[in-house]
Parts: sequence; structure tokens; C-alpha cells
Amino acid sequence: MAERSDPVQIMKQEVGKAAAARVKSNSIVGLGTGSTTAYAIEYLGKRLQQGEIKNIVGIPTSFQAEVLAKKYGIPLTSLDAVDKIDIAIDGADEVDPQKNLIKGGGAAHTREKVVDSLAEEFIVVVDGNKLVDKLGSTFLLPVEVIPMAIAPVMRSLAKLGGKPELRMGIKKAGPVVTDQGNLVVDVKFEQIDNPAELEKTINNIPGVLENGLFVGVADVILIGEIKDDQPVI
Ligand code: ABF
Repeated sequence: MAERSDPVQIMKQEVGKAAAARVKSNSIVGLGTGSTTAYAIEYLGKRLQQGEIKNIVGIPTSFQAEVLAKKYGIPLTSLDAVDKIDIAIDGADEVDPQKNLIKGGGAAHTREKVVDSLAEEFIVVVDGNKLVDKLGSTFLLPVEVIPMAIAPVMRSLAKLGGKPELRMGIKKAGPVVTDQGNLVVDVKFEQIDNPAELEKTINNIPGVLENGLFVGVADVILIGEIKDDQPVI
């Protein structure tokens, strides 16, 4: 984990804190994945422990979110036990001017999209360098694929103009495996002009479980910047 005193980490902490501050008592909270959201979960736990807010439960979007929630004392529940989510806090890899996102750098976008889409209010926590004019400019598009279909799905993604690559683990020893036991293909698209259409087209490819385009899901984007060495939200 990067040094907490590093300006970027301080900025992420401030963005996470700002998101956690928006959670009210008696809320059901979608808990996202990634390093920025990790701070939001930490500060949410602190608010709960200090009695600033009461009676919240979390719905984790990944094993990482589950571990962090337990670490910071946030009780967890599941979608079987609730009929709504009041607020979700999650990160992103790219944000366009229409608040559409690319997510999935953490290979958790399938559960994230379920939780974030159900939330009454979905808050995205990012640093300024995630802002792009067009999705796909700086980040490959993650696609979760069932293992037996990886070859035909990669051919279909290439036919759509993408350059698909199987996501390998850090040590390159084997592929990344999602919390569902599937694989992730990262796809380079030169230009994504119609993210809504591409999101639907990719999800219609047999063998694809979910892709990382989040169109029309985000409600609030909290952006952290560093100005004169100071974090600004
Ligand atoms: C997760 O947060 C992923 O969807 C996304 O890749 C990641 C961004 O993490 P970070 O805040 O560490 O940049 O939700």
C-alpha cells in the first residue's frame, strides 16, 4: 500500500472521506472496490464507531470490500436480505463528461454494476486523472467471460474493432480469476463513440457475463485534485 502521507494518497483519503460523509444513519450502503473507495470504507467505519451515524449495513462488491468492511466494523448483508440500496460508493478507471464510466480495473465490475445500478444514489470517487473526453482513451475495457467461451468471445470482440487480451496475474503465471470464477479480457478500442450501444452489444456476445462500461449509472462524481501540493475536492 502506498505511503498514506503521499499527496496522492492524501487526496484519495479526502475524496473517500467526502463520500463517507454523505452516508446517513439507517442506510444500506453499496461498498465498492479499489484504493480510493477503501478510504471511504475506512472513514465510514470511523463515523459508525464514533456514533456519528447509526444502524448502517453494507453490501460488498468484492472480496476486498468485504475484508475492509469487517476490518472497519461495518456490518454486512446481502441482496437477499434487502429490497433497496440507499447509497453506493465506488471507484472508476475513466469518467467521461456525461458521467459514464469504465470500471473493472480491479476485476470486480460484475458485482459492482449490480450494486451500483441498484443504488438510489451512486457516488463515484476518483482522482482528476480519471477524467477523459471519450471512454477508452486511457484504459482498456474489461469484459468478464466464462472460461469455456474465451476463444469465441475474443474473436467476436476483434470483429467489433477491439484488440482483446486475456488479463494475466501479476506474476503472469496464470490468468486473473474473478470472484465468480471467470476470466477477464481487456479490450483496446480506438474510440468509443457510443458507449451505450457498445455496452449492450458486448453483453449480447454469448459467453460474456458483464463488461466495464457503466452508462447512465453514476449520480455524483467526487473528484480529487492536487493544487499547490494540497488536496482539493
Ligand atoms: C474499482 O475501482 C474498479 O472498478 C476500478 O477499476 C477501481 C479504481 O480504483 P482506484 O480508486 O484504486 O483507482 O471500482
